[in-house]
Amino acid sequence: MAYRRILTIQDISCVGQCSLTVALPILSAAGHETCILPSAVLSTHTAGFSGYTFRDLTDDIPAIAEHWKKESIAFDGIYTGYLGSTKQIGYVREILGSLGKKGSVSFVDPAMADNGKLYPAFDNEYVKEMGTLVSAADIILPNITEACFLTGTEFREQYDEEYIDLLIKRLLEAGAKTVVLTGVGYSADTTGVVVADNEGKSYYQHKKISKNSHGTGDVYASAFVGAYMSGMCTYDAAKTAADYTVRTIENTIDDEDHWYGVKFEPVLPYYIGMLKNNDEK
Ligand code: PXL
Repeated sequence: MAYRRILTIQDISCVGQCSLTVALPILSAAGHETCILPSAVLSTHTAGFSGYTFRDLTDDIPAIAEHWKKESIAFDGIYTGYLGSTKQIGYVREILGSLGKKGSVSFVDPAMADNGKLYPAFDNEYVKEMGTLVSAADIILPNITEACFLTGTEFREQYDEEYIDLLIKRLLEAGAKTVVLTGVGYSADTTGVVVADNEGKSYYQHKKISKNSHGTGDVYASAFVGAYMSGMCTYDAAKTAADYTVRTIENTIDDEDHWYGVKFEPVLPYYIGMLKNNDEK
């Protein structure tokens, strides 16, 4: 299997199974060297806990990036998630443009909104700046809410294929190269992912588990990046990440105390198995 060096830039939520505490183990399980740049340190994530601490690491980023440049450190893939501030997005954009090896791939999960709403830390300025990162990336992984914010489109609970096509068209017009749009379902018991670029689109539909789970966007994006960097095509990586994410939710659904994240660790062997099967093809 391909062994790649990936940099992931997102927060450390010390407790909560999201961001770096999800990305690092999943990318490692996919067999990649995983380097991290923490965007902020929080005691927990912000979805359901109250009174969390938040230390923004924006001002540390330029010196870290400078040091890497001096050491000639560069990456095969750069994958960004939840960031610490609007100002930080500019630094991250600079990193995307300067720390990739020749032929490297950049992945941006806008990680700023869900269920029609922005996360508590973010505002319209953040959304605007995130738009510049989205157009700098090779592959973006928004959910429908994030796609709406990025394109100034009204969020709808009920939608049809025409609405999804409009979101994708607007994302591509805004400069996105490849879009992996998550959480797209056209019936009550299914959901899925649309993979689209200027050449066309495809859709992978799978079962929907009727539980609103935290952190699954991060599990999905990390599993996608791990699979893609292992050599899978975009559609296969999107499908693999979806199948794995479904398993992580199934593995958590019966545990009512585990409301804050998904138990993704015990099903990592299933993910690794899918990567191995693809490798042996
Ligand atoms: O899972 C996305 C995420 C990441 N990091 C922090 C969050 C959230 C979602 O709420 O609060 C700190």
